[in-house]
Amino acid sequence: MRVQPVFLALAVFVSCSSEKAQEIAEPKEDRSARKKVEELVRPGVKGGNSGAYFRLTNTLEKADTVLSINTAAAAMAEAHEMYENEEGMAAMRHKPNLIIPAGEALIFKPGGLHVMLMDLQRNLQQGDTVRLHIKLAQRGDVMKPIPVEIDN
Ligand SMILES: [Cu+2]
Repeated sequence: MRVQPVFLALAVFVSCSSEKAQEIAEPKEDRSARKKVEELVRPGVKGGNSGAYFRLTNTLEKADTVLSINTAAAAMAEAHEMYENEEGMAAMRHKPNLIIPAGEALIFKPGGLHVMLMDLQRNLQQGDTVRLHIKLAQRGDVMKPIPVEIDN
């Protein structure tokens, strides 16, 4: 007579906790999926620099070329790549006229290809959005809104 209520309570507890585990598992997957996209602009201060990280897909059936990048958030925006200089130090250089092969994507990510935002025209903080205006030789002008976020 005393054993049964205890068993029942335990069964309820077990089913509750397994349901909870599922609920937690789903947003976790979402978060890692969002992380894979890695679309962000790093926070920065007016007059300083920042970097934009995102994916730029060429959906056309022919190669396209990035002609220029502009944003109201910065006096100048340029595609840069990281490389190792003769002294073995990490450095970066401007990569003009980036070509995107047909159906492929350029991936701008920390430590690699990135869009450098120079001389920020305003403070960039979490919750803001930076709109990049990208001029492509084939597709024309595209606007890419990118959230300001801290990358971990
Ligand atoms: Cu750079």
